[in-house]
Amino acid sequence: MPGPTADLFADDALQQPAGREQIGEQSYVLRAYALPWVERLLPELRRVLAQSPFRQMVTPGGFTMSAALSSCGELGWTTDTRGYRYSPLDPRSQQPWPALPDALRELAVLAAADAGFNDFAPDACLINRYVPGAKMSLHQDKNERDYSAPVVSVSLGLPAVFLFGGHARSDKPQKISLFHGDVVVWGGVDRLRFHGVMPIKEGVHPRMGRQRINLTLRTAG
Ligand SMILES: O=C(O)CCC(=O)C(=O)O
Repeated sequence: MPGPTADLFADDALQQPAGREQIGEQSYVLRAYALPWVERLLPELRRVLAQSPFRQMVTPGGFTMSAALSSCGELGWTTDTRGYRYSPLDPRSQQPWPALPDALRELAVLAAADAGFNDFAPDACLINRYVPGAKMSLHQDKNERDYSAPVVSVSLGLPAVFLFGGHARSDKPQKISLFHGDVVVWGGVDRLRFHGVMPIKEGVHPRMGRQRINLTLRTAG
């Protein structure tokens, strides 16, 4: 059985060159789009996480999510047994979430424009940390006040298989491999499509280590 290193190289060999792949009527994967931003993003991300560290949240149904979460921006997405919601305060510290880093905002605004969504004004960035085995079940992003803005999702670290479904949970999802630096944008008629992430395979990413970090920017308020 191949070890983590062999898995990593097998996955890297599949990495697509920079370019735009259409995955829905108004949805795109922008391959390698974030790579030029990574060295600006990582110190900013470290600052955010020093203030609002990753934590494991519980769903309204009482399940502990396998991905660990944090947020930055004016609003942060949280879940507990009382429900899903956006909050201006980090429930752990009762302080405002860390500000959205400039580099992240610039990256998200440009990516949204390249996918056909001008004037994207994100006010929330959910930060998901997946270690091998962690996943995200199929869901819709529905806690935002207005669905006219797209979702911009940046992948860093270990590869993932992104599930991009339809408007019904039962619709068979496309399976899309995402790699370090890829950005997915979905909006317009695709804004409420179900999506999720399959369990992350074991591996060690040369820059990010044994984890995948996903930054999902939205206009929530
Ligand atoms: O990790 C990802 O690629 C997707 C994250 C996601 O679905 C979400 O935050 O709603």
